[in-house]
Parts: sequence; structure tokens; C-alpha cells
Amino acid sequence: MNKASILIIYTGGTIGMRRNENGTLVPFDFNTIEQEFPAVRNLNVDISVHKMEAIDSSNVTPARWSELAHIIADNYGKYNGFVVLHGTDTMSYTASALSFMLENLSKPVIFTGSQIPMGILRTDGRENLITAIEIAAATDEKGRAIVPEVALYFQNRLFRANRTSKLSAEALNAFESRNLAPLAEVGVNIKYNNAVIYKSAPYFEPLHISDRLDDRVIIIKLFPGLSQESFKAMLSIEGVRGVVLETYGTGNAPTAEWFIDALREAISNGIAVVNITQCQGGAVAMHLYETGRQLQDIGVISGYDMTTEAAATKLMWLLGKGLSNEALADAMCHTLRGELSN
Ligand code: ASN
Repeated sequence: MNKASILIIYTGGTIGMRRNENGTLVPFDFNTIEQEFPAVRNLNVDISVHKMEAIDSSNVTPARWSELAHIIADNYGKYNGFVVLHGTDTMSYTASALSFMLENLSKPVIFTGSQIPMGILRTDGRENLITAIEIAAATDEKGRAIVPEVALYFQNRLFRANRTSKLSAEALNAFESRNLAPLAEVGVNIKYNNAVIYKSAPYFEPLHISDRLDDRVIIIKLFPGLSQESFKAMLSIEGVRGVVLETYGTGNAPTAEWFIDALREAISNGIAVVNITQCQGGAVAMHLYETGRQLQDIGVISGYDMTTEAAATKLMWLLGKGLSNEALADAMCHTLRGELSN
């Protein structure tokens, strides 16, 4: 059987760190990966490495997402799958953005990273990397990729990337996907959950990247005490085109007149307002309570059970497409890459 070929794209983050002779953490040279980890030779996979400028993922911008999408597109024909090594802090944002930008994806793009640097004995990076490579290379009996979507592998679980959030700054199982079961669970064997894995594109459709993102999006998290002045000021920031509104529970918000009026005015000025819940699990259902129904009545778009990361990146991506308000609202509340359960 032919060996699978995998491209590792190294973008920075803790996973790429090792101690130098002075004991300080410095970026690790992934070109020497097979010398550093002879174990990867046993994977029966051809590995190539593409290094981007190594950054802490807190410095990630949409321009970086576009760069990453182009690297994948430029190498798409040459590799069976891709492993993206990324800092954990904003990994869910980057991976969510890529899930929208890579249209007609039919090969695995597996994000991973680590909480402990690779050069520290107790690192979680080694297992994350090796298993991510194995998943990116895995095919079924017809030779087709088992996971032909953008996924995130961390601590024995593979998730749909646009369903994840980093929920712990301490635990090694830092990521969760509260509204969708894992795509795979890893113990002695890798157990794929085929019913959940997204088959996004027929195999004959060519990959297309759509990388025009509109970053005139803001995220507003409600809290009791959010003042009228602050709320109105945020909604009237010059140029804002989209708002991700993190509401309470099933999509509820204050019924105060000033609050509803401010939103109504923003919407009538063409701003897309998307309602997602600040709860970690569950979905927006604006019809349930009066405090949600008012939002629905003035044209707030339901984000159902999307994460903040998915909602913000999807909104940037849809706004970048220059859709009409109706088309944008429709696309926002329906699943495009399995990012929501509607
Ligand atoms: N600050 C790091 C980053 O996101 C954290 C990590 O990778 N664990 O780049």
C-alpha cells in the first residue's frame, strides 16, 4: 500500500518549544522532526514540514488565516492530509475560520498543539502530534480520508474544529465540544464516530478558498450592569457591520426599552446581530421566553448552538462575501460546515 503523505504546518505556540542549553524555551526545528522523534518513522507516513513565522497564537489575525488557507490550497494536490500545529489560546478561532474558508474540502486538516512545551519531558505535545498525523493519514477501505474535514485533536479526543472552545488554561484536556460528540476517541485504538464525521464535499469538487473576511465584527457579552451608554457606544462604533451578542441561557436579554431600541436601530442601519448563548452547552431558542422573543421580533439572527469562535468567524466570512442582509441571515442560522445543529 502507498504511504500517505502528510504536510505538517507549524505556526507557533507552546508545542513548538524546547529548552536550549541555557534552559530557556526556544522554538524547535520541525524540519528535524524525524531525528527528534524517531517514533514518527513507525507511522508509515511521508512527512513534510512547512514552517510559518512562529508566533504565540494571541497574535493571530485574519491575515494569518488567509496565509494558512493558501498554504493548504497550494499543497492540496501533493498531500493526503494536513496537520496544523498551532498555539492553543486561539486555536479554535483559527480552526473555525479555516473550516469556512476551505470550500469543498475533502482531505483532513487536523489542528493540534500542546499545553506543555514539546521540549519538556512531561509534554502532551508528542502524543497530540503523533495521533494527529495518524488521523490525517487514516483512510477507509476505498482509500478515502476517514476525517475529510477541519478537526481539532487534543488529549485523546478528536473534535469538529468549529464546535470547540478552549475551556481550561491548566488541564491537559483543554478543549471541549459541548454540543457535538467527539469525531473520534483515542485509547488503545482510534475509535472513529463515523455517524458524526462531516462529509462536506463530493470528492470530484475542487478545493476553493474563500479568504475575504470582513473584520468589522464585534462581540458583546451581556452582564447585569451593562450600561445603556456602553451598549449604545459599542453599537455605534463607526463601520461595525456585525455583532455577535452573547446572551443569557436560551438566548435571553433585558427587555428594557433602551436596550431593544438600540438593537433595533443597529439592525435598521444594516448591522447583522447574531444571538448566541454565553452558556457552555445548549442552544438559543428565542421563542421560549419574552426576554428572547423580543430579540427575534426585531430581527436578531439566531446562532443556535454555535460557539463564539464559530459565530464570529462565520460572520466575518459571510460579511466578506458581500451577501444581501436576507441571504446573510439565512446562511448564518443554517449549518454550512456542521457548525450548528440546525
Ligand atoms: N500562548 C500559547 C499560544 O497560544 C499557549 C499554548 O500554545 N499552549 O500560542
